[in-house]
Amino acid sequence: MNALSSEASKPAPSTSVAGSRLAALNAWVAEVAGLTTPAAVHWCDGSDEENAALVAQMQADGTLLPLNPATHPGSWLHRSDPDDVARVEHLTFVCTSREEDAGPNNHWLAPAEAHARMDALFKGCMTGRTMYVIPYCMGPIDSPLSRCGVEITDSPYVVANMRLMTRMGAPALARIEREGVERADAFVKGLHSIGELDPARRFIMHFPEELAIKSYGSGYGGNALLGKKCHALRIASYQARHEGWLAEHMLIVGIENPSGETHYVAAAFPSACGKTNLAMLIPPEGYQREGWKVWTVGDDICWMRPGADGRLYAINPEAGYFGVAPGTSAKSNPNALATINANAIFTNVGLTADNQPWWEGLDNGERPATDWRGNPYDPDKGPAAHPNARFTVSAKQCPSWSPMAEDPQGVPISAIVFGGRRASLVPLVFEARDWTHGVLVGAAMGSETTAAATGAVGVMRRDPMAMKPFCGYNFADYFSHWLSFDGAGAALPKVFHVNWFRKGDDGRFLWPGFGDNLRVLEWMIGRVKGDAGAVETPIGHLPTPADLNLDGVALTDEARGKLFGFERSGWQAEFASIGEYLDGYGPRMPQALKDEQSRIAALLAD
Ligand code: O2Y
Ligand code: MN
Repeated sequence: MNALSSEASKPAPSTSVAGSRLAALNAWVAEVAGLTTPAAVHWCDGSDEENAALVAQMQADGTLLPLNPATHPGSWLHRSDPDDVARVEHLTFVCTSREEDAGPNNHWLAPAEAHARMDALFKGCMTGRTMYVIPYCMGPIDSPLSRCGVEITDSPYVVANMRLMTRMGAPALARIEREGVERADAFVKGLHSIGELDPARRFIMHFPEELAIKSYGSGYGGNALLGKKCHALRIASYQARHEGWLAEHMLIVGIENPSGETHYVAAAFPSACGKTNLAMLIPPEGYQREGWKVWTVGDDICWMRPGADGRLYAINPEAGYFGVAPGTSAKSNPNALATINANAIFTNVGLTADNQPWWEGLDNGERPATDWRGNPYDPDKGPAAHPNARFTVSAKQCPSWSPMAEDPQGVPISAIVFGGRRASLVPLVFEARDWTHGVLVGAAMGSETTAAATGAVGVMRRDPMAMKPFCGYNFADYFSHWLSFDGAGAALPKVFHVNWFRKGDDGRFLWPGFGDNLRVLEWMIGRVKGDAGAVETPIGHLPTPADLNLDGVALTDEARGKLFGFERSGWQAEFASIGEYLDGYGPRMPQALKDEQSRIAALLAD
């Protein structure tokens, strides 16, 4: 049944709607339709025609507003409900049979109670609405590392976004049907409804043991595009633990040197800390002249598994970017700007008088006329764009997009980078001594919070591997899983920590960042190849300023001291705090990690 053409007059669908050759999928769709009682059911095929019909429907009902076709062809503005503008961590649950399996890092509910609570919300919630069935594949359609899902939603905006963010429609359904004949776990079941968009009736529930997600009451980003944070991180991290791989909150970037050799780097930074900027970095002029190139494989999520040679091979499970608009500019990320000048959906940005999207930091000489709520812009009433305003766009439009993003085998990872926003103490870069130390560096990550989630901004919190909001099981077990990769035959990446956000006494950033971050990546690749220098300290190997190519970078003495220095007393306090943090996970915390913390704390005390 196709619900897009004659929406209003559709009779209620029967509960035996057939749309797939896979009986288990049909049965689940019918069960959901029975619960939610939609006016119609539409199985998405992902075609251009389907998308055009959906977009026309959303334009007609005001869900999408056309942007200036001369400056932003094929692009749209969506304004979300003003109370629905970010992920809601306090309403996000991991529902495992045993509470300790979800861990202190997650909110937990017993599965039966969570299902009952959610099903009460879903009951009849799609009456008068169309229910869309979205088959999708996370990762290249023919990759053994990819995994599929089906999202059922009553939001056409979600359908349009899932089409940009995943491989969605007929090819995904074909893979699900093929795999579903042999495996009960061929697809993750994601059920979503915007409900009434009432924050008091909003929950995002994960059932990792059932490979299922239920999300109600939000139409925004990670709460609603279930392939992204819910599937590709929370459910996939749980699945990865059982299947021997890693699902991580990491960008993947390829660095090609003038000899044509490319090293792939995976980097984990907390939400809104510049992953998209690093993934799309433009080399400084001197590097460009020498022939350095940067290739974007992914900007947010990375799935990795050991290959036959013991190296970790990574795919980006996503097909698009859901990037933060504010702060994206010709200085911070020219590639992102080029990516979004056509065929993009903008959510909660401001508008210029001639309907161009606008946000704080865009710096393109234009001025906003309308704010993200649709009111005339008044600087006294807040920013023109919401701080978590987003763009959704196909990854292939990025000038630095790597064709290797389509490689079914993935790319070999040479270095893993952890990082956070730390105004003090943490130097620009250091290298972990070995894998165990690297896991501790990731586990101890701290960062000042941003607007990507609701709650206070600028508060320092521990965010291990940038997975605090996204790990689908107990962090203590997650650290054990990470440690387990260091077995016989492993040829693991080197692990590094970076801090682009160190500030001076005057409160200003000490490192120029953006394109100049390539200087740090070059040093890392030099360490991987064994031809870059460093000094050994208790916290790891630090470069001296002479070990990096700083040609053309003006750094004050204060900057050199703080970016390349090691502050023993501050690190003593930091390690005491890390020890307390690890202890908070109780006896499940792996002894090897506690030993590593003690080893470094002892070195610091000397
Ligand atoms: O999902 C949202 O509403 C914003 S959060 C987000 C979006 C894209 C990529 N990463 C994140 C994140 O919070 O890490
Ligand atoms: Mn993210």
